[in-house]
Amino acid sequence: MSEELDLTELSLEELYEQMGDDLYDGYKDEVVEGVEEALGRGKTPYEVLTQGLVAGMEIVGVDFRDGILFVPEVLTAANAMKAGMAILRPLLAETGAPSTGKLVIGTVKGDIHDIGKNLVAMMMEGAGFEVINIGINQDADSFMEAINEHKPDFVGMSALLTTTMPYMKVIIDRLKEEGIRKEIIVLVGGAPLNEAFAESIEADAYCRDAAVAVETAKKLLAIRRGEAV
Ligand code: B1M
Repeated sequence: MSEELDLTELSLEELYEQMGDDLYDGYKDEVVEGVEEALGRGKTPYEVLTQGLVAGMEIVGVDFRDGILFVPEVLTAANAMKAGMAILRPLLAETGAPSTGKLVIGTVKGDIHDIGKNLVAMMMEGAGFEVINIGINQDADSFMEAINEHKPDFVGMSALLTTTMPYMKVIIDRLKEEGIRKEIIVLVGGAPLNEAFAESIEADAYCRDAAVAVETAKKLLAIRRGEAV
């Protein structure tokens, strides 16, 4: 019979490691307990986020990219992450944690597929980005409204249908018309897309999957901010 783990007996390093393991396994309640234990020890919400949750989620991202984990496992891990984030988000807002970057993401007009888009949103959030997920079937007006309101570093667009992917260009053209194209990094993704399509519509990058989206966003933001990559 397995004995229940007493989090209070773990060193801080062991506690963060345990949180990473629980996240990987998608144990929502245990992740919440870990977050509460670390906060109870006086750790800042930012430290708990980066060292407990984001570090764990990075391993999930890498294993997903490498084909060790699959969509259902990643969604379960992302849900556990969400439960931990629900505790940390209001505290982070109070304490003003440094922002990794802000993303407005949505599925384009005519398209209601959202599993992949939500996975990207959760993984980006897991990597410390602030994410505004505007949902499915979003036209250029809705994207512009969210962009004007939130002033993101990135706009992410998802399309799963060959008939809806051209609409991404409509949104990019709109960014140009409004004179803000150069201020925003445009990331696109979805099963029917590829690099060549992204290039043809003048997006900044095509992201094959959620892990690539996180890596690409970090890289492009670092370049934009003039940091070494
Ligand atoms: Co739809 N559907 N579907 N469907 N569906 C596909 C896409 C299809 C390929 C199935 C097929 O025929 N083999 C086909 C498209 C064919 C084509 O256009 N060439 C298709 C069709 C035809 C349709 C309908 C038209 C069917 C009908 O009604 N006749 C209809 C369209 C409705 C509409 O959108 N207007 C429809 C409806 C549906 C459901 C509602 C039943 C359901 C969606 C449920 C939901 O999303 N809530 C559904 C599903 C589930 C699928 C399949 C089976 C799976 C899609 C999925 O969730 N994949 C799909 C077949 C397939 O892809 N194998 C299919 C898992 C997900 C994790 O992967 O979405 O690729 P994906 O996301 C990845 C990457 O692409 C990338 O990262 C994600 C995570 O790694 N990524 C991004 C995605 N978005 C990104 C955004 C980024 C970055 C990366 O921004 C930064």
